[in-house]
Amino acid sequence: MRIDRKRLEHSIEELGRIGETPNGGLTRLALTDGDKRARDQTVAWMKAAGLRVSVDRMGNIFGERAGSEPLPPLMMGSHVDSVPTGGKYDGQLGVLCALEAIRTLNDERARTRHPVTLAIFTNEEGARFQPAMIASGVMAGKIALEDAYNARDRNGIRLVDELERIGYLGSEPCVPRPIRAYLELHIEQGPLLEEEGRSVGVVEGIVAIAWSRLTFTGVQDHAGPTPMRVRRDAVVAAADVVRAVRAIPARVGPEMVATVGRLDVSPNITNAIPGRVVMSVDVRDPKEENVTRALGLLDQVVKDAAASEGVSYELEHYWRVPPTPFHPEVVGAVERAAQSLGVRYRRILSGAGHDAQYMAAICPTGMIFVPSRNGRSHCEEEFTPMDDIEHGANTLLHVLLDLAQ
Ligand code: HGY
Ligand code: MN
Ligand code: MN
Repeated sequence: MRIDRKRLEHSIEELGRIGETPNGGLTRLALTDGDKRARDQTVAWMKAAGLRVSVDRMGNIFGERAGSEPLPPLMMGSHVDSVPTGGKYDGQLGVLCALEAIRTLNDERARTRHPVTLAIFTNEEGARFQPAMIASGVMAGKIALEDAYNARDRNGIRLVDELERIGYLGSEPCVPRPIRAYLELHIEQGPLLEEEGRSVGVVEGIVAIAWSRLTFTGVQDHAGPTPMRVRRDAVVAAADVVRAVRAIPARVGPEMVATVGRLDVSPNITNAIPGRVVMSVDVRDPKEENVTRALGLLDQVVKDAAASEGVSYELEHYWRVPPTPFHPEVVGAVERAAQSLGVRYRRILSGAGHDAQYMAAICPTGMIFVPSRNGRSHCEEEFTPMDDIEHGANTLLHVLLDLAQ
């Protein structure tokens, strides 16, 4: 049994047009009108494939294909929200490959013992509302529904109000439920598979991730008459921290990464000394203890930077997910499927977070990676060749047939 490459390619192009940027990338932030249109399109495809569609209280969408027995479903899915000026593969590829696997079962009139469910998780990216993977986090019982509902975007708009506005505030409880296994196909978003000429990554797990929010408060003042000796410049303190964050991985471990991705300066004009900076810090490492050590170093560098510039600060380590090994049964099934298909593959660890990270807390979970050209992602250059997508989707189909039988 093999997926229909042309049909899959067409769906990728079709969905990729919703939120497409002039450079051929994608901006489709969670719960915006673009996200709504992508959800509506995918729901229409689910219904056309005969799936029973339901929406839960976090706006997660589930399309269920009946099995021959009333058993826990085999769930496959990902997300359709993107980062700003992102790519057309991160998230949506996993959703569309899962849809294609189901369409192929329909073509073959194949009946699986376990039901098969296609899942779309809300706000995986954590670009508009923090933290990332918020909706699978609620489903896994790791994030309180109320906290998720009250998450606010940069304009102060609440997540729950946006769910309501786009018509995806469902009634199904967003809680752990019996699931045979959760499978997510995703782009690698790194260079390893392409460098080694392999089409499929058998993902063994995901690194630990910690997100912090740091606010420096100085004294906003005029850039002209204010003597240097009296200045309390929030952006100078922030600059110290940006440099220090860059140096932390070398002090902690060879596999650590640390990033300041967000830096909001106010009032952010030429002739005013910045009174306030809000910035993000993202730290990741395969080892929990390394992340803990890095956050300790961060606390210290922030304290020093504030003291030397005479500004105050607030530092909140507000999100943490542990290193997440995937279930050996599922990892083994992915490897067996790649072998039986004769696909070049390798085992690999994910440096990116995914909804699978939370799903692993409530059911046997695994992932399938496909290569990213030049390792690029979270950018408009994001791309994966159709040959690799085809191998990945067939691997997904065969893992599904293996685990759902
Ligand atoms: O942050 C991540 O790794 C994912 O893209 N949300
Ligand atoms: Mn993703
Ligand atoms: Mn992403």
